[in-house]
Amino acid sequence: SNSGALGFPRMGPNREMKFALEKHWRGKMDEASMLAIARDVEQQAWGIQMDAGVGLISAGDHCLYDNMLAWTEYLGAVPKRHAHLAPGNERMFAMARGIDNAPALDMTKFFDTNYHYEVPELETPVALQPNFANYLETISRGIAKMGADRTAPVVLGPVTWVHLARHANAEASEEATTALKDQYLDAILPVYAALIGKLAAMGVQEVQLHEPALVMWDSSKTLAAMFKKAYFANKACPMLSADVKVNLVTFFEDVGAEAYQWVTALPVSAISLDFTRGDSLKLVKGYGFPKDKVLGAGIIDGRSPWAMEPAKVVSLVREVASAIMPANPNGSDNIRVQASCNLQFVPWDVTCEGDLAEKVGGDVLAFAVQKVQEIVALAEAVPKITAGKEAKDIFPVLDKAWKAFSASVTDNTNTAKRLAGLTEASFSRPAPFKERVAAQQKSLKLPVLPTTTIGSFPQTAAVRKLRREFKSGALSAEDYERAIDQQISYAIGIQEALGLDILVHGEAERTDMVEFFGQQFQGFAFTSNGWVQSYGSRCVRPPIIHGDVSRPTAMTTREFKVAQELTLRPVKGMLTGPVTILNWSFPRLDVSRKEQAFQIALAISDEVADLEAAGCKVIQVDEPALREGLPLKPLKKADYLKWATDSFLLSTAIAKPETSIHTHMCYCDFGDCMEAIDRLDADVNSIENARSDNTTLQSFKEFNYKKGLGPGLYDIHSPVVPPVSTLQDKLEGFLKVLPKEQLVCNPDCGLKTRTWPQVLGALRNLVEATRNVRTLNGISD
Ligand code: THG
Ligand code: ZN
Repeated sequence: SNSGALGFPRMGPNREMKFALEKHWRGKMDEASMLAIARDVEQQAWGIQMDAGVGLISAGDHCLYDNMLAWTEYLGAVPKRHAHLAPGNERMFAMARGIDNAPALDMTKFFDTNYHYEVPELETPVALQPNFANYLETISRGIAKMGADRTAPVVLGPVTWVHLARHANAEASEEATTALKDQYLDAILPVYAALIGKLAAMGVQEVQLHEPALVMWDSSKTLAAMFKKAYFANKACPMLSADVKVNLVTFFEDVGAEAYQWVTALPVSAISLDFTRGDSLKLVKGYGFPKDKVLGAGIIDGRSPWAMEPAKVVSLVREVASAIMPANPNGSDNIRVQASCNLQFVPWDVTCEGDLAEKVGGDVLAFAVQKVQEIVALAEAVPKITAGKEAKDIFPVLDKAWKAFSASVTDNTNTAKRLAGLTEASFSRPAPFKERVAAQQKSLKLPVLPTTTIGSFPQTAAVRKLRREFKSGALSAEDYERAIDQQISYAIGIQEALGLDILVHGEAERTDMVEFFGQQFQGFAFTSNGWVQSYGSRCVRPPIIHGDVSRPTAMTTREFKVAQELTLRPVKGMLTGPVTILNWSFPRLDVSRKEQAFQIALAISDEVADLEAAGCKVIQVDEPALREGLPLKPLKKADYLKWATDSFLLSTAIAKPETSIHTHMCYCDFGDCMEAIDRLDADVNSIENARSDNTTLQSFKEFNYKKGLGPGLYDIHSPVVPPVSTLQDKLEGFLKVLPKEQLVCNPDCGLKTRTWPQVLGALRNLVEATRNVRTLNGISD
């Protein structure tokens, strides 16, 4: 059928890859056995897509850690510190995880997803050692299984690879970075041309060249120049002149008018556009589509767990077909139905989920296995659609299911009423920052340079066992609470002994933060096996928002009270912010993301009020994912940042002036959204800073940020205990940038991934370093 797939989840139906990799890294499984499992997962993915009847199936998308990293390894663009290792999987793992004296590559979010890629480091002089043996082997396996006609090798585009890379020298100027990227592009283009030639020689009919960076086109003239160089340098672009068709694949947004006109003129045989995000339809309508090319129509949403909505997809196919008809009367023959992107962003199979459909209110979910079936069903329906047949007659079962779902959506009139009743005051704290700080100082009596932590303490095997036993029923609710309370009193005792100023209860009762809150919200559903890769072997299970959100009862006050009763020092209440909860969940489709964020914000504000009523004087509302939700198109950013910050304000404005509102952010650079961070109006913001050479801190300085700031004093991702002198130097460095009254002393993120000995060592040193600095600066404790 005229259908295609752009990639399948790679963890396996039951996270087989996760367990194999982790066992291998622990030295408990040899490489061959681990690879046998990888091969099996790859075969399963292909088998599922073949059985579904997908026409062109991707090969080479399966990788052991991360696709960007795999290409860094294939290209041999390895940092000097790893270059002594033999090429192959072990060197790749060394880049991802670090080895002695050779730390890992940095990882960062892939476009606007919750998936992290390994950031390539560009060094001078450019030294590549390309080695595509592993890649070509996977393509051979694909051909053996599916036949050369059906196997579409995925090639990570050269411009996207360079665009997502960074200069190895963090201090390098923008000009130097651009120049080095250009050198790398020059160096890799012949490598790509040779590779595509090899693929042609293997007999494949079409290569998928993934260039998602194309959707960023107008954000950077440099990027456009790189595309022009890579694809149009000579009249016969070496990459495009091999004896094989090329499908140029873009996703996550439309490519914009300028890039659209450029890309449709390229000598490629297919162009894939995302019709689920941005407005690709407008481009096709406005500029037509060349009749000699196939349109890879990304209509099945590869980032959503919801089934296709017949009315929507049918009308989309109809419009796309009629838009390309004028140039090509048989235009619909040139439409190839595809997923909008690699299916790695959705879980494997929804049929293992028991009563999930009932919970969300209908049979309207589709994970990867179901999505490939949808791709084929929609592709087969194209002639009926262009002949005018209606959606409800083409997909009667799904149409009924969606109608039943719509009828079942919880009409939480209270939430609707509350949203309707919001006023300006609902979005602003009751007093300006200066007044609040004075009131908070009076009530909290903290020393200058107060010390604190971000919230979580080690999630030990014992803690995880407790939660497991409670979940399975082996432990009664009463016994479970008592055990959690013991963890809390241990955490409080330790923090008092260490001499920290603002304490936390340690979060022993919580797994993933989004899971913890989502499970207590109405309108959220949870999967039991709906894992999505986050990075490497790590996965998350994003909850599915299916109805109006509300919070029936208090979620965190019990544990707060237990902790606060044990100490005279303030205990921070710990909450996750509405934007992060939304960005790490699968949103519903019938209501805007903004409205969903506001609904969650109302639920969080209820919790803020309850914590205050329970005597909590410091409440932290974390927003680590605020930045990642930022739209890819510059024009859309302001609107997102407005409603995102409004959501945070809506959840915190309810707090009294004397209540100190903290927030925490991590995982990315915030330099480009300082205004938004300031607008959050948090009294203290603790922010990841330890790894990025104080660039984050500099952004705050340059912005003239006036509110409390806790730049991370050390990187919690490392097991190494930072010595007092290092921490002291770091803090003295901060004091050269910001006044002492503004600074808070803390690690750069939560401590749940560390062991207790590491935490004790690091925090003891952090407190000692802070005391030394206080003394040296004439500040009393
Ligand atoms: N929660 C959610 N998304 C996130 C994070 C989070 N995205 C960004 C960042 N944090 C990703 N970091 C991690 C870190 C650890 C794990 C997953 C994402 C992890 N997962 C367990 C695993 O794969 O073994 C599964 C956890 C479980 O058993 O519940 O360790 O914090 N939503
Ligand atoms: Zn963090």
